[in-house]
Amino acid sequence: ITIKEVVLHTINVSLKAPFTTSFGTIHTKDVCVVEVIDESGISGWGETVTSDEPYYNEETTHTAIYILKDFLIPRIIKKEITHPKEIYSMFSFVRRNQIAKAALETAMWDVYAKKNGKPLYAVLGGEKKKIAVGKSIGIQETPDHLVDKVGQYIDEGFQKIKVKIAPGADLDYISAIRESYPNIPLMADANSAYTLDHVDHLKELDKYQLMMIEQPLAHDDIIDHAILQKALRTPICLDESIHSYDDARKAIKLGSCQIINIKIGRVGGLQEAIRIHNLCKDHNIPVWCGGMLETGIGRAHNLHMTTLENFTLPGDTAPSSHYWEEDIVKPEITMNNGYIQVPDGLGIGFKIHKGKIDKVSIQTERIDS
Ligand code: OSB
Ligand code: MG
Repeated sequence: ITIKEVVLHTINVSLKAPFTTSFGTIHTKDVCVVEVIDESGISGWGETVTSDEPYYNEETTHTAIYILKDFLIPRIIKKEITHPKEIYSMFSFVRRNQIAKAALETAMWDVYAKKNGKPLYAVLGGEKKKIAVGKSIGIQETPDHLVDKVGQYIDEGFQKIKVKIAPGADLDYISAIRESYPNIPLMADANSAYTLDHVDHLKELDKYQLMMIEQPLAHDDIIDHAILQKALRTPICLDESIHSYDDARKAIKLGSCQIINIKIGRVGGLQEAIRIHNLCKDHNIPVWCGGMLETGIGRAHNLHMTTLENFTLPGDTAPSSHYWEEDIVKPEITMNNGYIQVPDGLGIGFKIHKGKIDKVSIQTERIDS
């Protein structure tokens, strides 16, 4: 494939309902939709799964746009590229900025799959036809509000419930859920809100048969997590701490986690995500696909990745209607009995809703050299 033009469609989208984590509340976000166009006119699509603020990681939508324009797009435009798996190493001279890299790399996988007449999952090597879906719930005002939401999502068919926790919004919330729903598949995500000073407090969570606790300690830590894991019965799952295959390899070696959440954006693209998936499979570490409040483009990439065999736990891959009044892909992504069907069309298998992109557009930039 040779890319003749890249179009950056920067849009602003508003969530149906604000989403609160230990690092803040998200109401709306800018997204840079990356369109790569090859010499025969086929378009591939990716998106920056950033937030507006550098609170989850160091990137924001606008740092990603800058890195894309000045450093990443110039590396691939007008160059002959045999396979999208080459791109991760073509970008390796740029330190970090994984979300920016992934936005462009995923678009290249889409155009590659389309050019080869295949759905994306087929070029990734995935085999599942439908994927199991979980729901990530933000921090609610009171435990009662949270229990109501959990009930609603269980009724909708979600196969895993994840709740955000933080000091002051943890044990009361989890125990309230367990009183009403003693047996549902339940987990908690702390987004780095605790330290080793909280070990005794976190041990209290062992009572509630959680599937796992996600990223309890610092965003850049694997040492303290190994110490904490020895003190807890509840498995630790890492999110923020894993940016690469090597991070995953070291965390597994140290015993810092028993499960890994794979986000394509956080690890710099699908190629690195697949390598981490394979490594985890070899070490009997189950993985699941995390979410970043993506639009349908990012969610489509997530669906296709989740078809790989070691994605054995339901992901944070709720359908479009949970985030947006109207998605930017057509048809919208829908769930049936807790599963999403993986589309069989070419590439990501969804059409881009250009009218919607126009409605929420902030800026369109065409880059052809
Ligand atoms: O930690 O998994 C996280 C959203 C934004 C940033 C970080 C996280 C999340 C979520 C939401 O948990 C998952 C989703 O529904 O997309
Ligand atoms: Mg997380």
